[in-house]
Amino acid sequence: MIIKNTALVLTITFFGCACLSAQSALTINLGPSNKTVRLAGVGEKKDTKPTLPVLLDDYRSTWVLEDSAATGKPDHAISYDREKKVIAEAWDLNHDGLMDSFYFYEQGVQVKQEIDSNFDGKIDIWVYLYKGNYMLAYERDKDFDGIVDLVKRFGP
Ligand SMILES: [Ca+2]
Ligand SMILES: [Ca+2]
Repeated sequence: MIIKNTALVLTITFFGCACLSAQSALTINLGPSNKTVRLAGVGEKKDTKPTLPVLLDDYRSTWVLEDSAATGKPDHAISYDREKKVIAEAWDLNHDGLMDSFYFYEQGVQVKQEIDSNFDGKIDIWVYLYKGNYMLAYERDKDFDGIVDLVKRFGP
């Protein structure tokens, strides 16, 4: 009976420690809201679907569109809140009519980027920012199979 209790206590203590260390290593606080984001581990499968639409036509009704490269087709869409602060941006960097780079803001401060670097419609780089300028962390799927191959965590 005594051995059983001791084993139980040890299990709980170990589990508690493991949770704490994993949390401090793998979560970051983003933006003014301090929302917590959990970073993927290397080898972990990640949802590669962009948070925002890929088709340019899905932005035409409510977003501000810009033809930054003067190709005759918009390649940049911006969404603002009522105070004219940017909420999100989508870019079509290879001008194929499909958005491939997405920026997300909180209270006008950039907090996250999703990038489809090989233009296959799936996100393969996720970047997390601090105060809009400093990189907190990034995750990267280098061979585009939906599995994270590289995770870098910077300060603070
Ligand atoms: Ca594109
Ligand atoms: Ca991709």
